[in-house]
Amino acid sequence: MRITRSMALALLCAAATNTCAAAFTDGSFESLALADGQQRMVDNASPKSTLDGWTSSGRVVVRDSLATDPRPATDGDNLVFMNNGGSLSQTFDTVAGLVYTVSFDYSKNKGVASVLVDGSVAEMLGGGVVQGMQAAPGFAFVASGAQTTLSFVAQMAQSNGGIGRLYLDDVVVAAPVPENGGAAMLSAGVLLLGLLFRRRIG
Ligand SMILES: [Ca+2]
Repeated sequence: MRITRSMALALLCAAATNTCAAAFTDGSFESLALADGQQRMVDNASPKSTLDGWTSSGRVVVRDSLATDPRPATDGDNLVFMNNGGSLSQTFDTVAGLVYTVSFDYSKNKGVASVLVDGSVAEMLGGGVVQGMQAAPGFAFVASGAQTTLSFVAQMAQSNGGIGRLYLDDVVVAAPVPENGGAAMLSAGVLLLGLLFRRRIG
């Protein structure tokens, strides 16, 4: 098994405890083991065609990509591609009011795709063709509750003067960094000194 960035992040989260106890999982789409070059529709039904943490709708395919693919996986072996209204969603634990960042690698041909947080569009992947896999601009969101749902939706038609597809890999939801205890104590100390100083000159 190859250690991926997502797996490393999961280990870090486990060590950091409370901020990501039920963390976002399998952003690299590696939980479905496939042979080199094999691909399979994700249908939520059979254990052989599900991805840990994710719920799919419509046409979503997971592929164990080859290095020779025009759009190969950027983390681990697998990536997903989707079209025809296909979507992938994951609901994970968050802390209301805290800021999370989302990053991912993508590629697409014709058509528009969108990334949603709790049903609201957070990033549009529109316009032209993106050749090869590249890092998306990404975005940050403020969690509004104890759980947040992140969704990728590929509105492009399967056949529209070519195959419209959104390709995805290495989706990372970065949990907020817990406040540094040392920095918090330093701020408290500075505040206390300020109060003492004001009292002296007052
Ligand atoms: Ca991957």
